[in-house]
Amino acid sequence: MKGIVVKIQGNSYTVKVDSKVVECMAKGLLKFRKAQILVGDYVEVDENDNLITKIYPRKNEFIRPPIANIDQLIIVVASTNPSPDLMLLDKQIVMAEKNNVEPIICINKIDLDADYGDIIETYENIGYQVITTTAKNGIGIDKIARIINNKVTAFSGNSGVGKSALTNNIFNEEVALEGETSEKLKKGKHTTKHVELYEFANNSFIADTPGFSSFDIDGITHKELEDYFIEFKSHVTECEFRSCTHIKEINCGVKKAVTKRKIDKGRYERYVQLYEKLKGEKKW
Ligand SMILES: Nc1nc2c(ncn2[C@@H]2O[C@H](COP(=O)(O)OP(=O)(O)O)[C@@H](O)[C@H]2O)c(=O)[nH]1
Ligand SMILES: [Mg+2]
Ligand SMILES: [Zn+2]
Repeated sequence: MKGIVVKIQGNSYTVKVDSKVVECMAKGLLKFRKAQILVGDYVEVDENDNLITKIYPRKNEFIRPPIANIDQLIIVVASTNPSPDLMLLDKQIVMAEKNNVEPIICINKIDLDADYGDIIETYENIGYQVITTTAKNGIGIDKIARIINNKVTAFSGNSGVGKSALTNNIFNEEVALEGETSEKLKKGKHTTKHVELYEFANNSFIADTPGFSSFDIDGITHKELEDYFIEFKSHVTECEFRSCTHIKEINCGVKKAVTKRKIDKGRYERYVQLYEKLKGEKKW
């Protein structure tokens, strides 16, 4: 039977097979390589002895948060407390783009007195969907509920932005149907230490994930970085050289677009910073 891994604890894998939840172990070789089974993996389960016998090919996989096969990533930032870290946001967007996963930006804690208008403008201009929420009192949760329908979605973002509060809020609206899950969620509220997929409705899963205090982009070369700053695409055609890095070249379409304010200056500066960092790493 084919199922989806919703939780991993030590050697025990919780797999949802149809409408059943099965506690499984991994078989021989798979057990040996247990680090390679991720929450979100589609697996073959031998139901006679509750063994995972096979992992199906993934459509994507993330290291931070560790999860596979997601349809979309909701990157959460707080309007303040903690104050928005746009470099961290851009790094997460880069990883989403690299994995061909749609990043959606959620600005939470809009009840606090902070100005987040620039963030909305910057990212909406690129074409990203930006949602504003107050997890504390449920404002904006309806928007999230709509976009997670029929999809596998993961929350991501640094600690304290409200990922668990958002997850709890989504399930509180469905408390009659998801009572048991909601109880579980509440227990882990302040200490999200593992990734777990919660079923919101049939075929709709949402993952709360642990926050991270630091975040590096992995598996990307400095040369491909520009592909994941998607607003550069329509301007690179104006670069004089095909191999333009958009950094020191004089006749550069991207730099011209920054001057003309068609590309956000902050985004461009973070591109340069990431480019230099990735290039340096390569030499080392
Ligand atoms: N004022 C305010 N506080 C919030 C909001 N959402 C979450 N919090 C608080 O922020 C803290 C961190 O939330 P949590 O969900 O644990 O963040 P996580 O680390 O991203 O999972 C908790 O004390 C929450 O009560 C919000 O919309 N407004
Ligand atoms: Mg949490
Ligand atoms: Zn250029």
